[in-house]
Amino acid sequence: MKQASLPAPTALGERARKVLDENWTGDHTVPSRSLYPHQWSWDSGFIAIGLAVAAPERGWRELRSLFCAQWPDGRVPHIVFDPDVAERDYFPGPAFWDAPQPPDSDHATTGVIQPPVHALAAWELYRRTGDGDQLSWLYPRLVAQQNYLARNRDLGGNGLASIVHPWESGQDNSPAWDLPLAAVPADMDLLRRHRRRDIAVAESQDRPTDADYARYIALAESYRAGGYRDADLLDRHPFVVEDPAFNAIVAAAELSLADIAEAVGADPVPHKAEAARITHAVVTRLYDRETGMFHARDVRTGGRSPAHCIGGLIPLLLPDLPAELADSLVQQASSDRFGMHELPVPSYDRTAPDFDTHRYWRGPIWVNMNWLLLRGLRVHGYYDRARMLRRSMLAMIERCGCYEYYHPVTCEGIGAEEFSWTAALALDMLFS
Ligand code: 2M8
Repeated sequence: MKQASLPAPTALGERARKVLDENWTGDHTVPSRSLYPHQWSWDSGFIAIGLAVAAPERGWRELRSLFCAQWPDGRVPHIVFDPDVAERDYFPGPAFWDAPQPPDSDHATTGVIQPPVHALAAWELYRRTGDGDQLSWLYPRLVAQQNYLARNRDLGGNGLASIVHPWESGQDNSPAWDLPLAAVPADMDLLRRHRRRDIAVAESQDRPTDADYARYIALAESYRAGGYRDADLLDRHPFVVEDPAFNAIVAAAELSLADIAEAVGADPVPHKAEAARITHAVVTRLYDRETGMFHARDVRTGGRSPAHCIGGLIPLLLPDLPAELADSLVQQASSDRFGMHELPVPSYDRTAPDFDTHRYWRGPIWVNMNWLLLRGLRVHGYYDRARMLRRSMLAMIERCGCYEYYHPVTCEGIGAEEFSWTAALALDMLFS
């Protein structure tokens, strides 16, 4: 096994390692001790990318504990609940979800998913450690995760995976979901029956509104009522959306799986073909020539969201994206809407009348999305802009700390402090 070289300490590096150490439970890393006390799926992927630098054995463990909770149909649940955390410490907890117990785990889970960044993390861990045993254990599980998306979630029949809840996008409160969510009644009675826990530990002006939260609960109940089955969802579930960022990540995962397949002696060709197929579908279904970027599509109505959100820039990750589209995304990222110059890119259009500097996913800066964008800039050879984006992200984290998100004008930290994926991706950017 290759020995991972120890990164040189810097003040930010030390601080970031400390965040990850303090959020480590012995089995996985919580996103934040206060707000998110369980294991989250895509957080664990990003965290494993940072652990590949700081503590690779823990990085493998992080992915293993998540994939032990994989369902027999291949879905990787968005939260794996820690049995030592009380039900009252997070809503919606295990009792609300009432999901079937995964066969290889004694931990309860939710029934929804999140973007599959884990193959990217597995490949990163392998590049640094050369641990073929760990990679071989993960490979079939990562393949099953992708198969679930291709078989169960192509609800629009266009070759794209649909999300059935805003939480599945990871960009939970993005304006990209406003139109499809408007069709979901905001039953405020749900908030009388279920007490929100998030606004007891975070500022309510930074979190989703009560009306949106009521819709989130209604959607989770709707999926739960069908036993989390995906067949016929289009007929019985009010939210079915194709998200450009989610699908770009699915295709990027196939490319990482092609590398992983070669390393474990499997065939990389089907993974490359799958990545090309999804890239083509993302371009033909979700690109808007007039806006020069990608937009989420409501599968139930066929309408595209008019909102300009950071998720619409993430297909830059895809190496097969035609050069003129890559160029257009970089122009959009650098335009007044997103202003990728001194500051990283905000989650939403700075020029929109409802741009909100505080409310989560409706304006503030998120490090994980900018990290994906950084990767895309490098994929397409925009090295100067990539250097600039890396520098602005590290400067923001160095100055303000490892926050969940940041004010898009002042860069003041918002949401949870000592936030794990921010620390993890800072380590990746410092030492890769
Ligand atoms: C946020 O989402 C959770 C629900 O999953 C919440 O608001 O309670 C999102 O930012 C999501 O992307 C993230 O994975 C999660 C944990 O960091 O928090």
